[in-house]
Amino acid sequence: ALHSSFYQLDEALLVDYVKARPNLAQRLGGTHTEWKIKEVGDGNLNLVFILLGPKGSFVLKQALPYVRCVGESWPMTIERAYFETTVLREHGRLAPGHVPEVYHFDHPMALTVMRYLEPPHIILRKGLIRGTVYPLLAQHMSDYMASTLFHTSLLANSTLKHREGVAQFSRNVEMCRLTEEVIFTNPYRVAASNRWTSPHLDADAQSLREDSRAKIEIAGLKAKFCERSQALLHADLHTGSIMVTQTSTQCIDPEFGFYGPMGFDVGAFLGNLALSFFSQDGHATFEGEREGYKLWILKTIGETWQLFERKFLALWDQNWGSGDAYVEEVYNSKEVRDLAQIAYMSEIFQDSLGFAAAKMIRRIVGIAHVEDLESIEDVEKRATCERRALNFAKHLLKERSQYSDIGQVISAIQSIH
Ligand code: ADP
Ligand code: SR1
Ligand code: MG
Ligand code: MG
Ligand code: MG
Repeated sequence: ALHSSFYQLDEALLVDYVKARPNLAQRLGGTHTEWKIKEVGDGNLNLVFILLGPKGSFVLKQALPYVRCVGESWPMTIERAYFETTVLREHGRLAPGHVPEVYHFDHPMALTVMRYLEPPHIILRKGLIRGTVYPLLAQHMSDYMASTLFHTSLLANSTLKHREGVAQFSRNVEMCRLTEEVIFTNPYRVAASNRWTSPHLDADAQSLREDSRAKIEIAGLKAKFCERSQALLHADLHTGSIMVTQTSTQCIDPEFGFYGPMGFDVGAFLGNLALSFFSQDGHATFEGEREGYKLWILKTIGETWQLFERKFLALWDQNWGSGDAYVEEVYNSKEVRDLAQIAYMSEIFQDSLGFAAAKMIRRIVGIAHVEDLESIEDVEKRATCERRALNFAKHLLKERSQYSDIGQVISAIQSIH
């Protein structure tokens, strides 16, 4: 059976595992007594170890047969490690500067060995909480998203190749079903795992559960998520899945990867930047301290979308006819190509806004919250930040069809009080 040779690693078992594999041992160098090992997993699902040796280093990530932050009561397939590794390799090929290199994959052990993103790399979410500016973030994230999404879509590939990819990743169904439940379902009903800052947000959570228009919109987005096999997504592209320095941006943790709507990735990133924006007042130590920083976050939201659109269209212009979606002989004039591109980008834009809203909402009233808001110690302040974020997200979910450019969205964020 596939899982027969799986066992969960601890530090001692890990040393034996590496000692038995010369390729890994040689990467660290020296002997095992000189290796430093630390479990650093702070995510919701998996074990992550850092290994440092005299010569080199790596990160070893192992999937567990359950959801780590919930426990063994929520079983989860360890096959997610296979999908994560497959996306890391595919996205790494398409955006080599923005994905850590995979050194080793052990399928039965559900274990991936990859480049250690050494300090000063930190999780972007933590950098945003500190108020650190990353001048290349919009540039790098738009590169990553434009390249990975364009090149895994029917704009670049044949329907034959595309269907093979869709079939392969359709087996990542347990991970998709987790997302369906925690993002598109539970925040809109009474669920034992839901939580929010209580009693402050009790009425806000209840009004969401009674909001028929929000329910109709989230149903449409859930259908899109399940039905629109547009490109090979990262599918968990929040600011906790990105590691950064002033000059480097690296996307990690694509274990939810599948063929879905492009806006699910773009919206995850933009929605999590918006969450960070709304959390900033809770981190200010004096009035106005984070105002400049908030403007940088808004600028990053705007530039990310604009650069993404520009780069995506540039790839499309350079590759007309490579994919089966828009056959050259049919789309044979500038007029029809311009129309095709406008329609395509406007679908991605609308989807991105919808998924951004859905992802903000689930982080405030659902099972998994974000450190940006959770780390605000003053509960009154935190509730105020959360309510603003929730109000903006509800508005965006329901009214997003009124928005046709990112500048209008930024103005709407600024008008929430
Ligand atoms: P999970 O799937 O459980 O969320 P992640 O892949 O997000 O696991 O990893 C959890 C944490 O481990 C990250 O937040 C980061 O701090 C650390 N980490 C993961 N991969 C690397 C890496 N390649 N280099 C350095 N740190 C990493
Ligand atoms: C049980 S929900 C856990 C969440 O953490 C992961 O990173 C995904 O975002 C998932 O929805
Ligand atoms: Mg993670
Ligand atoms: Mg993960
Ligand atoms: Mg999210």
